[in-house]
Amino acid sequence: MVQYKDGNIFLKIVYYGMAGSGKTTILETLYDLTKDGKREIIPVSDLQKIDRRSGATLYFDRGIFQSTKKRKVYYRVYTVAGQKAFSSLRTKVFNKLDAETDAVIFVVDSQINFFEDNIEFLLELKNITKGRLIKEIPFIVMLNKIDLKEIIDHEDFIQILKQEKLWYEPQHELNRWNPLIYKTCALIDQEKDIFRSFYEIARRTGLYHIYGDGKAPVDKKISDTSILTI
Ligand SMILES: Nc1nc2c(ncn2[C@@H]2O[C@H](COP(=O)(O)OP(=O)(O)O)[C@@H](O)[C@H]2O)c(=O)[nH]1
Ligand SMILES: [Mg+2]
Repeated sequence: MVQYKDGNIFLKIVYYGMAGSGKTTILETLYDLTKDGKREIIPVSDLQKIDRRSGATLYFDRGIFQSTKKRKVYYRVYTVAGQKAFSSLRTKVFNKLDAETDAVIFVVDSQINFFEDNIEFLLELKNITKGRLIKEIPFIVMLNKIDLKEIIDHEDFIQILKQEKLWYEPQHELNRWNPLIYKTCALIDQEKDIFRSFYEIARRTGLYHIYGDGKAPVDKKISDTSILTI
């Protein structure tokens, strides 16, 4: 839930997805891409990472970013631990830490072998969000690891979203809020669309807040702007 504190605005954005899909790497790359202050957000502190020795996220990672255009706007960005056994921890990260989550980026491990595991996590996310994805919680998808071979096709993932009722047909008023699907690579030396996808979720979060009072705005006239810049 958008929070106001000492004249500042705090938004919470969560990267959600199966273990090993690349969430922690994405957050690290976002940090590296923005730390020079030349983009629309800048990290305000080091990333907080709670890892196991294996490198897997034990609990969550968190980074705090600030809009460089509107200094009062802060983004609290979380990743969840993706191990199947940690479902209740994910619910806690999602609903409790700092605030309720304002927006979700679903991170898919695009390797075909993991197709079913990704779907399992999508179902879990649907369960946690209780019908609020898209309608109240802006939602986009990253098909990550597109640098690898044998990967899920963009169209196949759209079919999954349709099947799970996370996709609106063109005549529906929520159609414009269908999740954009980014094909990404999180590895810093081959990075693709890591900032762009973050920017889009931040933009949508701002629009839902400003024009929709916490819901997907359906007024056709809203300007194509972002809380990052207004
Ligand atoms: N080839 C490739 N490997 C990636 C990519 N993103 C992450 N990885 C690797 O996948 C593994 C798991 O990544 P991690 O960020 O820990 O996943 P998490 O469990 O979702 O946080 C690590 O070895 C990463 O280097 C990517 O876009 N391409
Ligand atoms: Mg992780």
